[in-house]
This record gives sequence, C-alpha cells and structure tokens, in this order.
Amino acid sequence: MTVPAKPVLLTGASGALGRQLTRFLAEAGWTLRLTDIAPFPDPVPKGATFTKADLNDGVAILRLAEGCGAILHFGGVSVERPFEEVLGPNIRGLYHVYEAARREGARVVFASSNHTIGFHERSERLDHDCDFRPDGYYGLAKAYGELMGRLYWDKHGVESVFLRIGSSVPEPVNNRMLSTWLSYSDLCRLVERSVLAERVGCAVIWGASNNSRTFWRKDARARIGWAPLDSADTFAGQLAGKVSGDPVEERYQGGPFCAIEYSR
Ligand code: 15L
Repeated sequence: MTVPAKPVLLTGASGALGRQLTRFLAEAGWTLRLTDIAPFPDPVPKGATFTKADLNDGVAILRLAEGCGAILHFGGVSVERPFEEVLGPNIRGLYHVYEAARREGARVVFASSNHTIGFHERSERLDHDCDFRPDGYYGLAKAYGELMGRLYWDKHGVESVFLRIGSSVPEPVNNRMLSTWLSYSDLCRLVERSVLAERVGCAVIWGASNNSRTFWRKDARARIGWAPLDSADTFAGQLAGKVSGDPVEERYQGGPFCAIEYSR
C-alpha cells in the first residue's frame, strides 16, 4: 500500500517543511488536508484542500481531523521564542491535535526536534531513550509533545512517531549541520514511512541523514522501514571550519539555541 486509506491532516502546511511534504505526498497521490495560520503560498495541489486555522482553536482542529487516519503535526512556533509566544501554538495546540487523534483513532507523526536534547554535549552519542535536555522554551515544548504522545499511547492507544529533526534545510551551511542535517528527500520518505508502517506504537526516530559525524545512534527506524539515503559528508570539505566562535554554541548539540540568553 502506498496511499493511506484515509485522508491525512498536515498542520504547519505553509512552513518550509510543510510545503516540501505537501508537494511530495500530493505527487504520491495522497489525499491531504492542509492547515496553517498563514496562507498556503503555493498552488494547492490536486487531492489537497487548504483551511486557514489557528492551533489554539480546538474546535477547528477537531473538524479538520474528522475522518483522517493520520495527523502530521508540523505546526507551531519553529524557533526559540519567549515562553508566552510558545505556549499557545506549541502546548495548547498539541493538546488539540492529540484530542483530535484520540477521537478519530488517528496516528500522530510529530515534528519533534533535536532541541529536546540540545544541552547534551557534542562529544556524546545519544540513543532514543536518552534524557531530555531541552535548550529553550521551544525544545521544552517539543519534549512536552513527546510526553503527551506517550500519555495518549498508554492511556488511549493513540500511536505516535516522534521525529527528532536535526536541521532540515536545502543544504548544510555550517560545521554543526555536518552532524544534524536532514535532506528534504530523506524527511519526505521518513514521513511517508511513518504513516504507511503497519504498527508503530510510540516510536522515536532521529531525523538526520546518513551523516558520518552524527550525534545520534539507536532509534526505531527499523520498525517503520526507513533509512536515509543522503549524507552531509559530501559538504564536509567546504564546511569543516565553518564554526560560530561562540563557545556555548559549539559545545552543545543544540548549537545556537543553547546560546540564547545563556547566563550560567
Ligand atoms: C529546529 O528545530 C528548528 O525548527 C530549525 O529552525 C533549526 O534551527 C533546527 O532545529 C536546527 O537545530 O538546526
């Protein structure tokens, strides 16, 4: 089966990753319900509909999820911001997504982040069951999302795949991204497998390409049948010396997010 039996809801559709996923999954013939607080900047592809909605609006999210078999939750604030700005979209929004998933019996594929574990040092190699060490309010909200998914699995049997995404950008642009880069095409196939895999339970997967300088090791990728095909290694020559000069940023896996308002 390459096309899910039921429609798939994508939050954050207008963001950089949402647009990539929309294009890839629509081309694969999926029926998509796209939503975002910002207008969708591209032509809406065949098989997709776009509805503008705020993640704070629980009724709107419930309506959008009606009849869906999976929710790809890529919406919310995607960078470090003050607590009050993160709270609504990233914490209350998560609750609305999980309530909708519970009502529909839908699987959640959650765009979590390396910033859940950002304060681990770069010399460490982490497995999926490592301690959370969020590097700001954004990373903390992503860790909360993973824990919320765990709660909804244990209590209600809602399945989740938590994608701890590194740096999903067109190309790595600095030394850190030689470890954290996730190519767009590896991301798209990761999301595709996360939805199509038969049974996932509650799984954590490191969202990084096949980078030899990776910070991350074990995860649940075998359970969903995904392996990255791209690698940041091809950029090593041009990026090896490209460092920030900030000792906090260079020490920790979360890089620049760790250095924001650092006062220890
Ligand atoms: C993220 O989670 C952010 O959404 C993105 O803006 C990047 O900063 C990325 O992590 C990263 O760590 O490179």
